[in-house]
Amino acid sequence: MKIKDVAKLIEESDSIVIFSHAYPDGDAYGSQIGLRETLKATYPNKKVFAVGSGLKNFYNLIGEMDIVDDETIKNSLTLLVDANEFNRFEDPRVTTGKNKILIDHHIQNNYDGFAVRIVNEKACSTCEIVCDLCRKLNLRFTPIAANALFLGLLTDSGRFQFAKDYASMFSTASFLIEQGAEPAELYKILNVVKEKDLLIRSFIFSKLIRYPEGLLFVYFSNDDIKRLEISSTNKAANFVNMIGNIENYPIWMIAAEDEEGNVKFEFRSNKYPVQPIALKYGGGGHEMAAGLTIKNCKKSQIDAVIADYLELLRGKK
Ligand SMILES: [Mn+2]
Repeated sequence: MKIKDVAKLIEESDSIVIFSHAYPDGDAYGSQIGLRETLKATYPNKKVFAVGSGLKNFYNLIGEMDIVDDETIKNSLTLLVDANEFNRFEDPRVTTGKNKILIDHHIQNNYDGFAVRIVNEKACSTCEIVCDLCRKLNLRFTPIAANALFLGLLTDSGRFQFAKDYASMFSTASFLIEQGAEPAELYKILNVVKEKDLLIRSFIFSKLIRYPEGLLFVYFSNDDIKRLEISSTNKAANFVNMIGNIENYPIWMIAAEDEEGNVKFEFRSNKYPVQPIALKYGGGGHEMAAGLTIKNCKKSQIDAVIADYLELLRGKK
């Protein structure tokens, strides 16, 4: 019985450290803070830490991340949220913790090394799984925990647009509001558009390549990224949503090159699974929203990825 195993591991641990993936999003940060705050509220004598960079825009509303030394991590129960491969985690010390509990909603490989796996590929966000787990463990919710978990629901569902199980998503949302989540406050922060993003938007639409098969593509060279003052290739690739849902283009993608010539890709579709092709080149993600990094990427490799998506689209016509 998984819940009993988790309860026992938590009871036995004086110190707990929560990790999530590099380039944290609302679901990663929200899951970490949601777990930290419910655990702290329930067990005031335990030390509970969330490590990584979190989302700075939300620090005032939801809370900051913790600095934790190596020794503490070695002696702590380790909770891993919103990713399932050690190399995807932001803090490499994730491998050094004592017992590891995985809480995730991504498509699973058979990655080893976890004491317990709490996985639901149908959950729209890891925050939903965390919320469910906290309820089963009878943990105490606080308004901050509720806001943190609500943030993950909001961002991973594209503001409640995409879910495999809408009933479960909305019932979790309703529960979190009863626990003190304030959607209006979260939207206020999420909706801010930075001034420099205006330049990026105009760049993206001016560089848009349209393939008649139904693919849209934008490429950021490293020069473009520097000139537009984008902080990372991940940030650049995540602008992929800006070219989504355009009539006659069921697949859209962005590729962004870093200083070493590595290229980060993001793929999206509103009609066809994009994950298998990402997987073929060593990437991963969700069925309709996947990502990939090709180290030392040559132009021919970018062309090959594009050719695969065009072939997929031709096969569907
Ligand atoms: Mn997620």
